Amino acid sequence: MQITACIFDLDGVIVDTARYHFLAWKRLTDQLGILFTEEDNERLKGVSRMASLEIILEIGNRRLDENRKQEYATLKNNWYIEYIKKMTPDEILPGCLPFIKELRNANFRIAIGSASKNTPMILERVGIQGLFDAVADGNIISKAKPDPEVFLKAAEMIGVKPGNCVVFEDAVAGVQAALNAGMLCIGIGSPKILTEAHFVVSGLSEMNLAKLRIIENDARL
Ligand code: B16
Ligand code: MG
Repeated sequence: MQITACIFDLDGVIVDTARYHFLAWKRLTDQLGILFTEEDNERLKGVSRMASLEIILEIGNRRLDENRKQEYATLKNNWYIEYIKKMTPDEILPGCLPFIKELRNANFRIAIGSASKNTPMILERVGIQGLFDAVADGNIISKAKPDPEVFLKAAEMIGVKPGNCVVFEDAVAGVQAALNAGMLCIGIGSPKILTEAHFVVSGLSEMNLAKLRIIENDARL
């Protein structure tokens, strides 16, 4: 079985929005009097908005009722939107566009598989909303990574079997979601952190089609 489709996570793979998430969560934690560091922020990568808030409340040893949680999650998201509204095409991470162009020329199907409900706005702001055959995001799924739902949905939308898909992911929960979907997974980041991925690169600038074929063949041995 050959890989014929690529599914890209968004935050941390195509754009670096982690710093905007951090700034927005920091504003909330400052308001709540919770100490929240960039190291803590690492735990939120690939995790849904409400699950992120739960982690923050756990760090601060706080308990809130459901209404309050919704209120704070909305507050954080409004601040986050202020940042992403100002994003420009320069913020697309290095190597992303040339790699996707190469995949397109080779007739690959290409999709997004992201936990973020802000995916449409981010794609529009950086000017790549027309680049993908399908977008599966936090607006159409109900189960967060490591559940495979978002990647299975993306595969279904592009009409490709999971075994013919490769996922590019920067978060541990995202790598697990890809594996749970029965897909090949290439981690973006550190091999020390993304230990379960079939292969890890530091960014898409390290990827090309020839390398993808080698990784694919090695993973099947
Ligand atoms: P939102 P990904 C994820 O996106 C982020 O990594 C994670 O930090 C964030 O909490 C989550 O989206 C939800 O985002 O609040 O915009 O719906 O990495 O799956 O593309
Ligand atoms: Mg990510």
